[in-house]
Amino acid sequence: MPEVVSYALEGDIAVITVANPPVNALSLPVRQGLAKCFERFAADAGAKAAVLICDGRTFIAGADITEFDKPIEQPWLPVVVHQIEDCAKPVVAAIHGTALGGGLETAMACHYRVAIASAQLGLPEVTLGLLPGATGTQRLPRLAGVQAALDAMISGKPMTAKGAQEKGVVDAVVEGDLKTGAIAFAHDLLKAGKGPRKVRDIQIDASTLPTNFFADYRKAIARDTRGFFAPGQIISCVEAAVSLPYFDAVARENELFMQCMTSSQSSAQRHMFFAEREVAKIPDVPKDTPMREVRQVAVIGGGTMGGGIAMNFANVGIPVLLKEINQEALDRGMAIIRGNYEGPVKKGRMSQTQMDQCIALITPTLDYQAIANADLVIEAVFETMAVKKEVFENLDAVCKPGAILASNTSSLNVDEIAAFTKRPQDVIGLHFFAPANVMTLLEIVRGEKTSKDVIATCMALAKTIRKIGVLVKVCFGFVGNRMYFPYVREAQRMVLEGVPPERIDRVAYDWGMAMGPHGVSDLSGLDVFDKLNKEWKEKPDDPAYCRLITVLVAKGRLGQKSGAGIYKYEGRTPVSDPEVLAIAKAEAAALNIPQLEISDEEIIERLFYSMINEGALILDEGIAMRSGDIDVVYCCGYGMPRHRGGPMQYADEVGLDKVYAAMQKYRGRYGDLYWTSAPLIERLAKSGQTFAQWSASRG
Ligand code: T1G
Repeated sequence: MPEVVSYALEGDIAVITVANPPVNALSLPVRQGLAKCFERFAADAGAKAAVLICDGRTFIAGADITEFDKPIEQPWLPVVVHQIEDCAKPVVAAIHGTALGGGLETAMACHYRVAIASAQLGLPEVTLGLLPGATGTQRLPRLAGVQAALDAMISGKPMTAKGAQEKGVVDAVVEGDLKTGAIAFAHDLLKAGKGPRKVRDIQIDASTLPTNFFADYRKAIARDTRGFFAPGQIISCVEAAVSLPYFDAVARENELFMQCMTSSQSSAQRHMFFAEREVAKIPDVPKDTPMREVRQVAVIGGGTMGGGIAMNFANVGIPVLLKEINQEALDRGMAIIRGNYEGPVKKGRMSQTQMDQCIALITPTLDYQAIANADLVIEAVFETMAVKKEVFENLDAVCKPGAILASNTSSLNVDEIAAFTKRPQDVIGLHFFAPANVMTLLEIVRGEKTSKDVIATCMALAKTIRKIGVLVKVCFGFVGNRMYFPYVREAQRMVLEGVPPERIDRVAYDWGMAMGPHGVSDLSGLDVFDKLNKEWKEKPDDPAYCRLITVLVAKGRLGQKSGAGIYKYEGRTPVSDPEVLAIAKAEAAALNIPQLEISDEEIIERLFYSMINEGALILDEGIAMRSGDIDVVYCCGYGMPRHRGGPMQYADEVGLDKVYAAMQKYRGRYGDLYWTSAPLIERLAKSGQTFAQWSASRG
């Protein structure tokens, strides 16, 4: 087994190299290797200084996240970083790739840091529900200042090498070979008589902070981090850095870190980290499946979705043809795209040149013949089978052999669409989420006949266009929407039972959803939902099913776009509307629906357990491969907070026995139609297994 940390003397410089692919994570062997090599360095009279460097594509990218669910073995990282810092001879960290989390903490325990220009440095622990637990909360404020350190740790966003140098985190950005540059830097230190420089000796002058700085910082992030545990912990660590002696503050950091690590939120976020990577693993489509080259894309339909879809490809340099049925629609489509780019340009997130380059990659056309050579065609036209039929018959007639023909349908049967062509093996669903140029989720819908190379190509393409592709099978609504239907159904039913929509939305928002169900319904358009219900062949035989939406649509109340829906709108601000409550009351009376006193806990149970039950049915039917895949769909496409880990992780956290018992309770009140538990929930509740364990056991 090759050494994960090696020691070599190059002249009078000890070069300590970590080689633990794929990202040089600080696993136990790496920590042990570092301790051993730095002991050797301390004892090696021939070594006047040391360079810490990594093999492979990156400097240490953090602690080994797989270790967090096991007892962490000594030496813990804080012990190793202090051993490095206490060396009597200077240590230089040589950084490339992504020095993240424990990696940056290790680099900050070194006395100096050099990096190549492309390197990135950050403390993203918050994205795992953690905090930098190996003195990072103590060192970054000393190097970069309190405000910049807090911003970096609360956002979790990395700094560029240049940015880190400007903040004092990196001492030099080296040109050419990193190791050569780092050794030269070490020699310069020695020539200048510079010895170890301990970050922990830097004093933070608390008097430079505005009064109430930390209280104000907490207030400033409160809304965006509502219900999220780790950010507040990070602020407390930095408060300790400012007010306590270093080692007392380190002890405080460790205490707060352990509280994070053992929290259900961190467990959920670590679950999401791996689930987002697991989605790319498809048992019957191996990693070496050949892929088709995609050099030219065409999008059919230049509406809001089509325009957004086209942007995804232009943004990564892939030329796109945008086809519409007439010049007016085409001009409107191009105007939508231009408008979508102008926002980020105005905010400075994109340069005018970049915008112009992207737009130049999008070629409008009215002619099907123009797309004959496209490698991938994505249809984003009206959501009716009749229109899909016309488009796919045209595509079948015009497109070259081997072109991938994709539908952006959000619910229609991809197998039926494939049957409009003579090449069903080339047909797939690529379900983007609005706004298509922003949302990271892409539901990739494999038809019965979709070929494996088409699947492999689309899964890889998702990563190319910076999306998370989740492979699902065909059913009405696929995974995300199919689970969203019961969520809305219960939200609607509770309004008929007398719960004001704004209360339901507040409870869901406080639970962590980006927006409550009624706000989302108004945003998407009540007519969209009503049309779906009308087209749904297996719609529940229940006159109360989303009755309020049907009545509101009939009254022309379509949601935000018509100025009124479930709420009235003053601009985009939703305002409770007594007229809607009256309509709900009248409809409830007509349907003999009793008015109920419903607790917040019941609101949560009925919203999310109905969704979870549908998810369990989806797993049982094989529409989704793993419970983690469903969690990725919900955290990347439906505004569910990562610190909940997705609906299935939440169910595992609550306990499937409790979910099952609650469902039985509602089944007693409402009958079998909606509250019959999925067989999988019943099985797991009785066996004590979780969805995650069940998914893992299926390989
Ligand atoms: N631990 C274990 N495995 C990891 C890992 C990690 N830190 N980072 C990546 N992997 C695996 C990943 O699961 C995948 O495995 C493979 O490496 C490639 O990853 C004490 C507590 C570095 C930017 O949060 O952000 O330090 O799927 O597909 O797109 O204070 O990985 O191939 O089997 O993501 O090129 C803090 C997490 C940890 C960084 C590379 N560090 N990693 O992205 O490759 S907590 C992080 C990333 C900590 C200390 C605290 C990215 C990357 P597989 P990948 P990539």
